[in-house]
Amino acid sequence: MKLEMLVSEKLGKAISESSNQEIYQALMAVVQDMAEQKESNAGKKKVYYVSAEFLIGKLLSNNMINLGIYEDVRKMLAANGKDICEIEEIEAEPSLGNGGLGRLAACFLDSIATLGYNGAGIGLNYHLGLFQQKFADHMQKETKNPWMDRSGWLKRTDVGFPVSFGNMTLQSVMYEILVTGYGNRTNKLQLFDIDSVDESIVQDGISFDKKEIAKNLTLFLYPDDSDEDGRKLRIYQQYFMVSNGAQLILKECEARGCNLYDLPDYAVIQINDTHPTMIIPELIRLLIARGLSVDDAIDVVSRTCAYTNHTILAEALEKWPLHYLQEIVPQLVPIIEILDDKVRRKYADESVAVIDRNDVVHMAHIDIHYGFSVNGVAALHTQILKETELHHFYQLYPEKFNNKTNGITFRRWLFHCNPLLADQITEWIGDGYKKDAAELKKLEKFASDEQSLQNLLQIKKENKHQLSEYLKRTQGIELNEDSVFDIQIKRLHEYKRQQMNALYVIYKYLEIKSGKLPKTPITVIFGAKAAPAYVIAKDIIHLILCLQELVNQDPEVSPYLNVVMVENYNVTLAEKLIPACDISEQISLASKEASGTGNMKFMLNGAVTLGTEDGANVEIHQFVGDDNIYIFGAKSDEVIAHYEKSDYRPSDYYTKNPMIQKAVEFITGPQMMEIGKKENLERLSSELKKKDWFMTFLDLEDYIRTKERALEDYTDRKTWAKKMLANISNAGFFSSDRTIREYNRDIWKLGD
Ligand code: H2P
Repeated sequence: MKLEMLVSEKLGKAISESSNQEIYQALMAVVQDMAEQKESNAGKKKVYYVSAEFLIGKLLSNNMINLGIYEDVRKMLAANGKDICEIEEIEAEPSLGNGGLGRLAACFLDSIATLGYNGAGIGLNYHLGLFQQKFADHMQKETKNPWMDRSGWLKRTDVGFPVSFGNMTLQSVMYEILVTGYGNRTNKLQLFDIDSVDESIVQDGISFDKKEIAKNLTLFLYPDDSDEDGRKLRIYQQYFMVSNGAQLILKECEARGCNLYDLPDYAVIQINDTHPTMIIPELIRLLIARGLSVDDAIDVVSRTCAYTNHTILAEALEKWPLHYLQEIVPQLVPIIEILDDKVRRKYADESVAVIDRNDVVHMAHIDIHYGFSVNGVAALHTQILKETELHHFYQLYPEKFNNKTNGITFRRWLFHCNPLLADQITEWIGDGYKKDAAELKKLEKFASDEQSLQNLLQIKKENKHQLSEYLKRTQGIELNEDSVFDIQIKRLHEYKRQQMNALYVIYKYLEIKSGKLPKTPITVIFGAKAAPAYVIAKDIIHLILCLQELVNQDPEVSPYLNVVMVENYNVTLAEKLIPACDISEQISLASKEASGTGNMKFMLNGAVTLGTEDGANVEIHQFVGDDNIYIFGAKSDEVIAHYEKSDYRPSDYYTKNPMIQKAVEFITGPQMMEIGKKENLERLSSELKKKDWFMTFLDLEDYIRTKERALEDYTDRKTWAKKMLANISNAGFFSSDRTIREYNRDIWKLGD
């Protein structure tokens, strides 16, 4: 009743007489009020999670869940003839992230608030987001994604700072999004921006003049960096983010009584990959300007900053030519030179230098020398950092290295996205698991209960139906609800090997054509955006879209096999796809996927993983045991040995294995050429045959064999349901609440 009054008050009329748009606005206002009441600054020390990405997803429903009003609102709306799902659809998803890195940051903010820690996210407010993906002529086309007008959660503040570059000074303005925890305090995501950004300079998809910094600075996340202007724009963005962050942190800490020398007692800064690395020299610079000696400033900052490494791929370990920094942020260069000099005096090893012989600045090296903690994001990843990728650093600073296996917030990835399953779990084991995810273990006892297993299968069936309705309505896609849903959704990258899954589709297509029909039909579902300048990734999308047409249009094949590539894959789609999934594709080349978090979301929702021994798959495997996961492919040591010896030749596999040859030749065969573009298909095929940098052929045979085994096992519904249950009951470890407790215990030490 009280809620209804609050909402009607905001509406100024009865709910039943209001439009969904009006109700969305009113609910948002009510939620903001309630969240604000829980705002807190309590806690002397505060964690600042600085990240280029925060892939937060839609906020209304999750905030209502965290405030404990979701069910009441749902019922209240229903009583007034309104459907909460339709209202949810009005909200635009903020486009502030790209993939797992940004989604992890969002899960962490939720857990930090839920656990009652004093913390904030610091990032940028990208007006047009990453980009919106459209498919035309079987190709990805990028368009701008103006999400801000249709969201409404951003609040402008009167906080702002001057940020100086080599050629100009820009005045920032800070926006905030409230992050309210599950039954706990409200923290903030603080996003910086400038008023002079001009969305009208964007033409023709997402192209714009990269030199007009005052107009383009916060237009896009990850602007194309294939040319020099693009790379420089990224430095402008990064410095703008961290200079604002550093000024805000010092201002807040001083207000809480910090005398700057004791900064580590007031703040800990988690540097999320290398994009925010410049916060280290920037803070040092600001402390020197406030009167600290160079050595004191370096010492204070080194005890305040901690670094998380999210990938071993060289492309993500940023290196900036010193002359770019000289041009854009000249004030940082003397500091970076001092940092380099100190390292050189201590360590003769050139490979750990901050500025290398070619005058290139290695950002991760700054983080490791001048941060007090270096963590990887899954056990295997941290081990690879210690033993291989960052081995020299590990020898210098063994005490800095630690592992923090990633996690996901169960509020979004179970309670909200899969209410049927969440309610069933509550019926079985009570709702203790909502606060303590380890309690999911109690589900194990239902493995021998036929009816419970039936219920699980029924929930999956219903979720498949809901997904099917949603995709039909929003994208015009028809799904066969009686098929196995085999899903690979993640950023498009050759190391994640969507191309291997596409080769499976070709294999299966040819099998069906030759009369070998699967017992249960299969739907292979993809969702992925490719970076606009990543040519081969876009060719892989082209291949998948061509296969989609070929397979789905072939009346001999389509009753047994379908291919679906959802357009503009995002958090909202993930929330619909994951609960409906049977087989979770986690097929990266071992050693390359630092952790993965989609794997955890699927597991929690009762999908069974088909994956390599990579990232957090290794830990999932340990938890569920051999019977409840499908593991295939080369192990990480074998892969690393191939790279070290440079002895992997795709032709060795291609020429000797007729199955591989047939599948690869199909890419450029007449059927595909008729649908697709010669240039793209030929480029991809030749890339695979000549380079195959991520060793698709090495694992392809084992992948196909193992996938076939999984599909065969699927037909024994009872045994499959047991596998589903084993996955759900072992998912507790992968709660981001566990991860954040570990960050706090080992790194942040925030106290109560
Ligand atoms: C990255 C890694 C993932 C990891 C995630 C969060 C960069 O995400 O590759 O393995 O789980 O960070 O730590 P992504 O590829 O999804 O953009």
